[in-house]
Amino acid sequence: MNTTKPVIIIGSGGHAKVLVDALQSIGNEILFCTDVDPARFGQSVLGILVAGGDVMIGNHSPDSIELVNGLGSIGIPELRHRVALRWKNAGFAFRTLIHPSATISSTAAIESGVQVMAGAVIQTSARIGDSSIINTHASVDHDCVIGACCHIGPGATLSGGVQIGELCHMGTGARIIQNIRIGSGVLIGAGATVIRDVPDNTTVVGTPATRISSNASRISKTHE
Ligand code: JB2
Repeated sequence: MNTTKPVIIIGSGGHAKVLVDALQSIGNEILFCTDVDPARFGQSVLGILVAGGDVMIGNHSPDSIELVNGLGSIGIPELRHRVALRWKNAGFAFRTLIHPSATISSTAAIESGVQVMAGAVIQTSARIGDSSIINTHASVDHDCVIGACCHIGPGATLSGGVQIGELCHMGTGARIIQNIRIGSGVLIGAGATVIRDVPDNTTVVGTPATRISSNASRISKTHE
């Protein structure tokens, strides 16, 4: 771990809960969670208070805490991306979080704000981009390059030398064979098997994976 600063978790849903559990397992102090839904204020996530909206982050100096991006995704992680940008621009740093049961090669490069969850494996010379999630038991093999703010879902498997752009979602249990290139803004459906390159802003599903739609309008909104 990079630091022992206390953290604030943005979000209080399913992904935030997994992060609270991981942070508690390594003894990292968690000040509180935030949410946009007032109905969640005052509730607890594994004993951590949902203290209020994101405005509460501003009561702390960027030097005294780190943020944890507790927004996951079941599609393109655009909300996660927007929240990361907003608070980075305000001078806050995002915690890089690696679950103690993850296996990461000493030659892999893990950028800031990346979250590697329980049982995930990241092999030699792989590179994981800023704010990406490598979720439970996902496997990223040698020399893979994953861009910023991607979500590699639980149990997903990337063979060696795969390249993935930014803002991609790879669904639960999906697989990609070796040396495939995936563009940015790509959504790979759960259980898909990708055996050919996939262009930007495309959704692919099935085995072998085939294109079913374009994500272009959603991605352009993300970059507004
Ligand atoms: O801007 C925001 C914001 N937008 C939505 N700031 C803050 N602080 N919170 C925000 N939220 C809140 O995030 C919502 O009101 C909601 O309470 C929470 C998202 O919870 P949810 O459980 O719907 O999604 P998630 O992102 O935590 O989890 C998804 O992704 C994970 C990776 C789920 O699909 C999980 O099953 C999955 N494991």
